[in-house]
Amino acid sequence: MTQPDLVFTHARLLQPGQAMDATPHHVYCRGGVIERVEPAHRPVRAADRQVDCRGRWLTPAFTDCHTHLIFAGCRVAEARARLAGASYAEIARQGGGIRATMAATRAASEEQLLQQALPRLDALLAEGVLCVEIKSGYGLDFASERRMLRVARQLAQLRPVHIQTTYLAAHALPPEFEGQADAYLAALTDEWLPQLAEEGLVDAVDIFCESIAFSPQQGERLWQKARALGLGIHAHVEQLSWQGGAVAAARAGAWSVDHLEYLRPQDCAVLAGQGATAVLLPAAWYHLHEQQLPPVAALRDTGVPMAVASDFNPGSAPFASLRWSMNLACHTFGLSPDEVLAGVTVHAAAALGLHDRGRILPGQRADLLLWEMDHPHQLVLELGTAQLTGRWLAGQAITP
Ligand code: DI6
Ligand code: FE
Repeated sequence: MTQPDLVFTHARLLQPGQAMDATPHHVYCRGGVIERVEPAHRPVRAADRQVDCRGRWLTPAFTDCHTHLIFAGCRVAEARARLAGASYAEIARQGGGIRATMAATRAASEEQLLQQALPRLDALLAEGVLCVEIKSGYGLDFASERRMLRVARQLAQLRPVHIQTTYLAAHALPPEFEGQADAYLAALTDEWLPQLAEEGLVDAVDIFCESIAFSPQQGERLWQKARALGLGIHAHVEQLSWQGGAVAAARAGAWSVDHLEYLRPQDCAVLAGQGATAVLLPAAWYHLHEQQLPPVAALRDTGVPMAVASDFNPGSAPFASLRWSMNLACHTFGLSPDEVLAGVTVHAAAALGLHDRGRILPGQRADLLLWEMDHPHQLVLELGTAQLTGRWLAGQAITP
């Protein structure tokens, strides 16, 4: 047998979804994949590289499975208007919101979008995120959506990270299609998407199903096309009101249904049956001063996998931090720290259709983090206490 090319010795392991176990282990990897996990009382076998963890905690790398981190412009004026009493929907109806960011994003060059996105991505990576989903959706025309997706692909070349792209042209109606939502849906689905997919720019599609955006019925056309092209499906659903989008998207084969504050408890069985992951985004709920809480107990009881993501975007969640969302998921949505840790590892990966990461088990990618901390719950319940002392992407050490 060929010898492993990497071994982590005497590491305490965070195994998402399993009872916490602080006994040390050795983790052997080869070719960027975990090969074997053994209790540390066994002798250490030879490997090309050895990392002596000395009882530190090894965890799967985090996945941020819902971000809009490519955009231009700044919306603090809107945040101030909301502090003074205006609602997100009112601001959107008056031409602010997504359309304001669209105008700034259309005016930005590819290079400008890239340079603005890099520090935001770096902020996530510094927290231990090594897999990031990035949506388009601030271009709302073919050329600008394409520019955003190209920037997302370039980010993956410039940083040690796995990036998955999502085409979200169905985010808002651009001004040139005012009053013609169906014509816009037809263009973005039948004309733009096949070309962008052909260029290899799209991994999945998304749509904002909301009273101020599109209906689940309008989503059907996009979802059908996505399936035909072999793309994944995400959907922004039941964020500000119940529209029935979660059940419709799950039935259409969605990997994930996201937001879900207004999801009805009786909808959860459908999500469970369809195998869709529920992506919870507490930072948006918090920043918009929402009151309605997602039906976490019903999701839990029906066994719907729950992921937690940042939703990082300039309007509803201007926070380039997954850790902040992890904390909020406990304190506002009532998830347990263990649920949150599974929600940013194994379930976040599943929300992206990825089943090869998020656990420290043979066959899983060696996307790993090494932490100096007393207990993994510090990653959820505290900020600035756990020290990230090492990161490996597919078994390759990332230098700080
Ligand atoms: N829901 C959200 O929270 C973000 N998009 C969406 O569909 C907000 C995007 C923005 O306000 O720019
Ligand atoms: Fe979002």
